[in-house]
Amino acid sequence: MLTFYCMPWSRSSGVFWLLEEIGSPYEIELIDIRAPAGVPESYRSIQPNKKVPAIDHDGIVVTERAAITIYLADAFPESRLAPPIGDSRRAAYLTRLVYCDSVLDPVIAARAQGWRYDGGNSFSFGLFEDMVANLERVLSVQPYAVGDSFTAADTQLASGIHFTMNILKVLPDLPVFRDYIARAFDRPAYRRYAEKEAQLAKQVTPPQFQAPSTQ
Ligand SMILES: N[C@@H](CCC(=O)N[C@@H](CS)C(=O)NCC(=O)O)C(=O)O
Repeated sequence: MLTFYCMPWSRSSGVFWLLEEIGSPYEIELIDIRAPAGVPESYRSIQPNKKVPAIDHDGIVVTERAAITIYLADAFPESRLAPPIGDSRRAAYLTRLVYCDSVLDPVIAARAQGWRYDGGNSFSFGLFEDMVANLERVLSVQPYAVGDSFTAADTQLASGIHFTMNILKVLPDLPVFRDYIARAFDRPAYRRYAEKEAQLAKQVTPPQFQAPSTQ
């Protein structure tokens, strides 16, 4: 049994999309992180920081988007969303996937908050300009995060680029990013996920940002 703890239009969205790509049955447990009363303390036993996403797979709890994405793609190898261990593409796959949380997300948060920092040793995520240049370089030479094939890394990278560029409007709106999102989103599983998420969003507290229509 697979339980997915999530909140529509949040950092759980990429994992939601991934679950639709995998296509194995899962149950949804809505965690209304925007509820005025806050996230129930009981949820801390699943996610220590009371954040979404999290999954429980046959009693195994996994938290943190990158870890969940790696775990799920490996747990369902028949979905062919991850280069297996020993495949030379695995290095780029892990690098791009983890980059979303370790660099893209904090760099965008710092920029959105107007923080001034030098990007040196005290800041593991480096500078905004370096992050943008890196993603632009990667996506200029290949259609997906890892070469020519869609992988689970794209569920994190395309979700992250979409949210930070189109919703937060912090990442620059570059043609290379727009083309990449259009390519990555043009999939039946993406459309299924977007429709399900839009329906679920009606049951919880709406976001402060302008919610996507169906993206
Ligand atoms: N490091 C976590 C962060 C997830 C995260 O920040 N989730 C946000 C949703 S966008 C959340 O649950 N916030 C609820 C809160 O802070 O109360 C991950 O990557 O899985």
